[in-house]
Amino acid sequence: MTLQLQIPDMACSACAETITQAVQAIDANAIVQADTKTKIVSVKTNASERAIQEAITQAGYTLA
Ligand SMILES: [Cu+2]
Repeated sequence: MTLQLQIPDMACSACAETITQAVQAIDANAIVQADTKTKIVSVKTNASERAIQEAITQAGYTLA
């Protein structure tokens, strides 16, 4: 399953790294591609969409 998440407050590569780590804390095998220009993060994971969303929210980011 690949999720496409829009995260408007992902401003720079440090944000992208924080988000990537938050997702990989839930699913260590997740493949995360974060584009700071489009603000879109794509996550290939077996975890639920809800779990991924919660991890990102708890890392301090807001999903659009
Ligand atoms: Cu940043």
